Amino acid sequence: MSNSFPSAARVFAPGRNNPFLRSLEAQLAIAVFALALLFVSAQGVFAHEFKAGDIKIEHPWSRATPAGAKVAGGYLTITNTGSSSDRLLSIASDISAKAELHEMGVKDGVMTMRPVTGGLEIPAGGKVALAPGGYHLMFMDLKQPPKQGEMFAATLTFDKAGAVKVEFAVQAIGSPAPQEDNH
Ligand SMILES: [Cu+2]
Repeated sequence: MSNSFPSAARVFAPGRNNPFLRSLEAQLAIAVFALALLFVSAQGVFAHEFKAGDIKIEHPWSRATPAGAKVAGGYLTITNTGSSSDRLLSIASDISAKAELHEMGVKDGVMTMRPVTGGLEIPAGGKVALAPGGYHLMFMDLKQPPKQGEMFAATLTFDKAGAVKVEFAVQAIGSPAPQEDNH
């Protein structure tokens, strides 16, 4: 029986004028590239981002909570690459009965936090950071407390960009800032 299927040796042998061999080379290159991407994403598990329309959400993170805690914070950065403003309207997650957008501030020398009503504007071409001490998301009446090293899902809803599914990376109790490694 004649064997017309190229052997591995022939695939790697010089045959650059043969389109069949050239496409195999291209496929190998793509496979190697895909593996490299997998490796990079495994290394940068905390360097994650999500996109919907003109909205980009970078590095959602949260903190593990002390035993019995009823609330957990959520932090991230939102960029609007579009030419019109958008508005973060709401947040929902299976880890808590409800979730709100909060603002932290000092009132009469006391740190307070209050729900933001009417949503949070993300200006055209602008960037809004939700971080400890300022705007933040608050997961209330926790059903599954966030555990350090794990991720949990949540959905952010924007006026124009619509619903965006994101994953929050859970850091240690009391982490002051996101553990970003390569961005
Ligand atoms: Cu809060």
